[in-house]
Parts: sequence; structure tokens; C-alpha cells
Amino acid sequence: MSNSCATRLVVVSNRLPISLSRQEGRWTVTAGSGGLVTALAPVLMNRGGLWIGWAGAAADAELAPLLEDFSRDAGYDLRPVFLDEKDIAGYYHGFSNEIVWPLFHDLPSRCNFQPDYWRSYLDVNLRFAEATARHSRPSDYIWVHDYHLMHMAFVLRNMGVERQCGFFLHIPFPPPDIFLKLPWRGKIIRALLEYDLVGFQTLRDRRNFVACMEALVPGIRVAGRGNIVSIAWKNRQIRVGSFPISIDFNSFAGLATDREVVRRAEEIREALRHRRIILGVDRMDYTKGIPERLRAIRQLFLSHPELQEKMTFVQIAVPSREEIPEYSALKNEIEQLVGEINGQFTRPGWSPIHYQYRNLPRSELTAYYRAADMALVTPLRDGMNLVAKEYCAANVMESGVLFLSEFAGAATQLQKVGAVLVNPYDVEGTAKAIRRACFMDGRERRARMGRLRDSVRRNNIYWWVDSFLQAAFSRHLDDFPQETVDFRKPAYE
Ligand code: ADQ
Repeated sequence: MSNSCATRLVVVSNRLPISLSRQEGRWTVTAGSGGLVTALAPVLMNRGGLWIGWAGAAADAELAPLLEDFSRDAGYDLRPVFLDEKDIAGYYHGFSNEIVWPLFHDLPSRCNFQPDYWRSYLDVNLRFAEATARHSRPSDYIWVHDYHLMHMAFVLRNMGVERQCGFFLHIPFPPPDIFLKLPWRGKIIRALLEYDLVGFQTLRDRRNFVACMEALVPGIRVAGRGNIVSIAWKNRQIRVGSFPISIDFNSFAGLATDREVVRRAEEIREALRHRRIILGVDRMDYTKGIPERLRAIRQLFLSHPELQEKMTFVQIAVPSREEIPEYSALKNEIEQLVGEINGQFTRPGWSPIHYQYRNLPRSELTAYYRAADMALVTPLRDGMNLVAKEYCAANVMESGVLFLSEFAGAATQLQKVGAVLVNPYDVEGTAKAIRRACFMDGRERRARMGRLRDSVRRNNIYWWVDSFLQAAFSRHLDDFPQETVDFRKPAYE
């Protein structure tokens, strides 16, 4: 493997890839477990790279030695950015999650356009830029993640710090008629143009971004077609592309064949008396379409009473952003709907809906994926949606059916290979699609799931990192020295 690439990767994201917990009055640090960490850690580890982000609630003095210990074991460095409660309220809950999140998910009526939030966003982006300037060197490649830090490259350049900078947006980018509602629209678009490469989940997002830019920035020129286009602006070339994110396929598929997970999946099926299981797994968020999905389930049992007692819908929701009033209102709405539907249909020994509001360990979640006959992934709008891909990876028996919202980024890739597309707003249509799938021939189900799994296996998280880095500075993952494992080789399949 080539050792020729001298570029060090510096990842910047809102949160560091760790989780902090306090036990008996002392903080402990463990590695984070998300897909982004799994994909980027080997690259960082083998280059001695760096990750910059907010560490969570611990104080500066307590944190430093913990991060040093973690870095020694992980093989890459962590540098914290410190945020206080005011920052979290204004920049994180405020600008990021009460303005950008709803607006970019096409829900402007949920936005709270408070001017103070914008000032806090700029202030925190400045602090991230200062930390990046302090800890990076000119030859580094800075890869900034997500909507919390859209302004960072702009601030860096204003500080006179020259670095190659790439940005990836994990959520959708809205069309001009939505984006133009943002009071700070011109500033955000111009700030994004300070990156050298801007990556989106889908072609649609990239096109929306280009359309907004054309509406707001006079004098730009767009050249090229296909996945990556080039933009000429003020003597600079900016590249803009689509890079659909994915999961560590082998890790999910491997876990699904683990003896404990197989046993647990069987236990779940037995507990639900071997009825067909339809599964929903989401962060508790109004973009995920959970109430609409529950109404589709109610419609299914109303229109097809013969399916009552034959199927159970399991909804697992992980708590999220509970400090924001919209999220606690959503939780109440969902709990009320679950109560109503269960009250309407429950019979001795059968409840139509099993609802869990908690974070599950990865192995337990995988057991549910394995046990489920169908997955209902029906967000109203989603950048990608990793649950859809995780369900396919864990469906090692290749007998499951994936229902996927046409408004999830994942639909762009998965509709062609076997996902059943639904419009989440169409409660009757979704109920009909579920009923049709109940009678889907076993061969068709296996053919669809086989194709879905092939697609996710090929276009996995390592492929995603590789495509972005290749577009960023013509490097493949293979160009990073790799000493321990070849993480792209299937370990067992
Ligand atoms: P999210 O909005 O968080 O991500 P998603 O892509 O579905 O959405 O990822 C959710 C993750 O949470 C999955 O990995 C899933 O396993 C996990 N999860 C869900 N419920 C859980 C539970 N009860 N217990 C434990 N884990 C649970 C944002 C964007 C997406 C984009 C991703 C990645 O909104 O569109 O796909 O980033 O770019």
C-alpha cells in the first residue's frame, strides 16, 4: 500500500467522537459508536490525524488528561472546543436545531428565526475556526461536518488562515423557494462558497444548492455535469458534489449472525407469538414521520380487519433534543396515538403496537432488525436515513421487505434495487402497500432484499469516505497507510 500521501486529515464536527459519562463523581471517556466514527477512525488512526469538536459537559481541567489517554489508545488526537450553556442554547438548540434543521427539511413553519441565534452561531463558528487554526498546519486537509459549522471556512479565510477545506452536509439542502425564507440566506451561501469542496447526500440536494447560489450570488459560473460540478467565483474554483453516506455493512451483517443476537431475535419473535413484525426505528424527531406512520398502521387494521392479530408494529424511538418544546410535544402526540390505537384494537394476547422510547444497545437493535419481517422507514424528509441501510445489512436471511419514503435520500439509491417506495403523507397508500407486501411471493422478497443488500454492501461507509476524499484531493483510502485490518474486505460473508 502506498505511503506517499503526506496530507493529514483533520475532522471537525459539532461533537467529538466520544461519549462522556460521570461515575462516582469522575468523568470517563469511551469511543463513540456512530458510522462516521467507524469510517473515519481508521483513516485518522493511520495518519495520526486529528478530530476537533465539542466534548460535552465536562470542564476543561478535568477533560484534558482524559482526552490524552483516549488519543494514545485511539491513535489520533482529539481537541475539544468548549461551549457554555448560553452557546448550547443559541448556537445548538437555537440556530442549528430551531432554524436550519426545520428549514432544510422543508418545514419553514416550524422555524424560530431569532436574530440572537444567528449571533451565537457566528460566535461559536469563530471558536471552532480558532481551534482549527491553532491545532492544524497548512498541509492538513480540513473536513468539516454538518449544518452546525457552515460558516467555519469563511471565518478561517477571514483570519488569513489558508487551508484546504471540505464540507459535508448530512441533512437535505432545500430548494430556493424554501431556502430564500432564511433571513441570513446570502451570508450562508457565500460562507459555503469558501470551502473547496461541498458535499451533499443526493443529486437533488446538490441541484438545490446550485439553484440557490444562482439566485443569490451574481457572477458565479457553473461548469460540468454529473456527480461533481465546478463553480468559478472570485478567482476560485469550488467543487460541489453528491456523496450518499452509508453504513459499515460488514459490522451490521456480522452482528446479525452473532449467536447472542440470533438468540435474542428468536426471543423477540416468541414474545410476539410469531406474528409478523413490522418495525420502525428512529430518533424521536418530527421529520421522521412517526405519527403519520402510526396512522397508516391504524388504517391498515381498519381497512383489513383480517390482518388484526396477525401483525404487530414495533416502534423504537431514541430520545432526542428533549430541551426543544417541539420535541416534547411530538413525544406526547405519539404516546397519545399509540394509546388510542392500542385502545381501539387490542385483544387478549395481542396489542397492535409495541412502543419503546429509549436508546438500545447496538446488539439489541440488530436483534430487532433481524427479527422484523418488514421495516417501515417513512420520514417526511431525510438527508439519507441510515436505519434503512442497517435493516438491509442485518437482514441476513434476505426475507424482509423495506418500505421507504420517497422523501428519504436513501430512496435515490434503494428504489432501483428493491425498496417499496411510499409517500409518508398518504396514509391509505402506505396501508395498501403493507397489505400487498403481506402477499408478496417469497421469491420476490428474497430477490428484492438480495439486491438491496448487494447495493449497501458495495456502497458502504468506506466507499463514501473514499469518494469524498478522492474528490477532495485525488486520494483513495488506499493511499493512507494501513497497518492493522483491511476494513473493506468482508470478514465472513
Ligand atoms: P439521523 O437524523 O440521526 O442522522 P439516521 O440516518 O436514520 O438519522 O440515523 C439514526 C441512527 O440512530 C441510526 O444509526 C440508528 O441505528 C440509530 N438509532 C435509531 N434509533 C435508535 C435506538 N432506539 N437506539 C439506538 N440507536 C438508534 C442524520 C441525518 C440523516 C443521515 C445521517 C448520516 O438526519 O439523514 O442519514 O445523519 O448522515
